[in-house]
Amino acid sequence: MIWNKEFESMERVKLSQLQGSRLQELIGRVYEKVPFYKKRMDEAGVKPADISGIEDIKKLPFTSKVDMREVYPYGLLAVPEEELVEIHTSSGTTGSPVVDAYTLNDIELWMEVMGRTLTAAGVTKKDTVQNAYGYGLFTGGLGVHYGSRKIGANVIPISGGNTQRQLQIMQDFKTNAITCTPSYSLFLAEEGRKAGMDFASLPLRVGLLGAEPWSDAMRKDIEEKLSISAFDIYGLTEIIGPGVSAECEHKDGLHIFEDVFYPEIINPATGEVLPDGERGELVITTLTKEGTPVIRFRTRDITYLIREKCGCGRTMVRMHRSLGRTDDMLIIRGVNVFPSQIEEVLMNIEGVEPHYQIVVDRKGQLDSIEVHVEMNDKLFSDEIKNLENAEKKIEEKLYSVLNIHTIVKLVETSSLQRFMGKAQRVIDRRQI
Ligand code: DLL
Repeated sequence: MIWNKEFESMERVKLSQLQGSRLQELIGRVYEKVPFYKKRMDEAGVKPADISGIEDIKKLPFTSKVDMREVYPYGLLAVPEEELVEIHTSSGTTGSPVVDAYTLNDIELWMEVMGRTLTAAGVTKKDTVQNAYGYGLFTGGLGVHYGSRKIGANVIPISGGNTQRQLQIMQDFKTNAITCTPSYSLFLAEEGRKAGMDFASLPLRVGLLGAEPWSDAMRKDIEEKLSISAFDIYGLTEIIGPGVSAECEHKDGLHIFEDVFYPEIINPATGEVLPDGERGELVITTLTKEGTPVIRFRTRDITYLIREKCGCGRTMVRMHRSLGRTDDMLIIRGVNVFPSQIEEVLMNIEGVEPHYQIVVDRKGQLDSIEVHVEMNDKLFSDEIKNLENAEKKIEEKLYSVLNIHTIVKLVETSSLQRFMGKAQRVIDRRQI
């Protein structure tokens, strides 16, 4: 099912025209109302009159997370404060948080794109949605909540954590859809199994998982363990929260709701716009947002755009599932390593569980990288010699992909930390 055929299946030519007129209107508005954007555009020598179609977007300057932090809290506001009805911010662990301030129309927009997201995963009015994303300043909880309201589904606002209660509620209220991070879904599966639950016999049917990177191999594992079909959903606080893009039943990339969020892929080093299919940094412009509109925001997420027709009938361009973040990349002895590459290797090895941690350190002048990964009970009961062989084999596989030597340590099931929200897989102990 498609939630909003008019927009989601719009003919491409018409869509470009719509994007163009929305961009024109947006730029006129922010130039007048947001001194930050006026200054930026003046510096770049661009005037609102220079924007006459969507292709002119290239003339506009980028906005970065650093810019947003510098104008904290209200420097991007394009409406009087009294028009605001809700605020969300990022966690701000690495500096001032970034702020998304919503007008009532912005909340309606959020309901719309989250309605599309849930519908694309097959959730309907008849379903009960157990929303285990955190409620609060984090956008996951309320984003799913608003989307569920829009489509008329029955939402259980349980928020994150409290795992035993989650499992109980899932059974008592016959949950059909679970929404949480992929890592938390695995924790739910693990705790459920310990409690003797048989997920296959429950009405639980789908998962809408996101907010952190995960691989296709991890998807298979989650689908098997929870007996669900798992969908990837993507978004970020700076743009709206979840609801920027979502998978449909074909699961061949995430449809970006580009009538409202215009995507570009750029070379992160030069800022040059790349053609479809080439991998680079995702940049998004919010075409209709009122409270805190964002022009060419550099997400730092790495992906590429897929323009081929999708069997679902949506014409909206797709992005490949996130391939990591430009700031996630580890440079180990001069070699670029993405945690997602390590995950992909680990998840394809039999006997290895989807719980791992990457520890980077520097001894003398030399970087070292250790991968700690849980193995299942069967492998654990093997002789030490077999374990050592298994570690060697994984090290070899990692070498063939990464081109650097790693030290692999297989550890007991349930010994690594579990996460209720976004998982933190990398510990970087280097003091540089
Ligand atoms: O994580 C919004 C969200 C909530 C998305 C619930 C999906 C579900 P932030 O906390 O601002 O917002 O973090 C945004 O998380 O730039 C990505 O790096 C990462 N991220 C979000 N979704 C995905 C995903 C929410 N599906 C940052 N795959 C983004 C990979 C994701 N990374």
